[in-house]
Amino acid sequence: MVTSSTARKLHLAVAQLGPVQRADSRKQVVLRLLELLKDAASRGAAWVTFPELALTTFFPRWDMDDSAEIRAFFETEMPGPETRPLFDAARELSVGFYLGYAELDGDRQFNTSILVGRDGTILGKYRKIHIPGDAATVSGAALQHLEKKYFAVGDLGFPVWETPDAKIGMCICNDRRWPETFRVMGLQGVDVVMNGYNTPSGYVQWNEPIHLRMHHHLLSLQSAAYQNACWIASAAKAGVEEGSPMIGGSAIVAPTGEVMVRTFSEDDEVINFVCDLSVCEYYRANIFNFAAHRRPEHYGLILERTGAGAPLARP
Ligand code: CDV
Repeated sequence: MVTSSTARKLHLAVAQLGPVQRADSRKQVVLRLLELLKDAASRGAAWVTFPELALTTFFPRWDMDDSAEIRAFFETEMPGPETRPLFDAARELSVGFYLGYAELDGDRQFNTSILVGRDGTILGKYRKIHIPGDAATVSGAALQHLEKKYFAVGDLGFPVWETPDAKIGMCICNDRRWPETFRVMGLQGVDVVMNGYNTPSGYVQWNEPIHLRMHHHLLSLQSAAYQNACWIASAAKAGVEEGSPMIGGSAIVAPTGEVMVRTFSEDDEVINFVCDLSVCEYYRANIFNFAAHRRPEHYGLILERTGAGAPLARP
């Protein structure tokens, strides 16, 4: 780990959730989130990252058609009556947080995260852009992942919010596997990217050894943090949910690419680390001085193609 004489310290925590079952009420889940928030605050953390779709079970594993059944997994207001205690606690404890949830905006459905400031107000919203999986059940597959059925592609881009503590950005689960996610935030000088995820150990579209799930998760975070000179705080919803095992491995990763702390359980668990934001500046001034070394004139294909055989961007 690189150290600096002009350290800019920021104490981050990641609050991993163990499984949330379908029968678990919002109230029960929010009580767990509150315990984790208090735990993080008691350790001195200023910001906490919670998982993707933290308020419910990871429902895209099921193919549902009844609109009332589907809408029960979505929030129509934030904060709502059940989630308001989290915002109150943030203000009382002076701890900001990232929270992932399913958002119903009119008749549009998004996989969303919000950034709540240390005063308990919403500073920003992000809607997941890289939506994995399928829009309809894959016949014959033992596992389904139907995020494309339930969520529209996010329409808010990858903004970065200038808080009194740091420039903070957000992404959600599968976004972490795409270098573009972090480069767009890196080009805004992001200090900390918060990420929540639900990564099943098995997947409908490919069949790779389970140990590679953790390897690729950490590989994505470590390379993204290093190549964009930022800290990443990444929170899992882990353990066996409704019979479906999901990886843990929540982590705080430094701009050096090193994992500074990570979870080892698949239960509710807080990890924390006092991050030095000046390390971001050190890397940005040297090996990743973007203004000095990037060559965007040679990167045109990134905006012209979605894939090697797909020259046209999707609408
Ligand atoms: N919730 C996710 O986006 N999960 C994906 C799985 C489907 C691969 C992930 O990237 O972890």
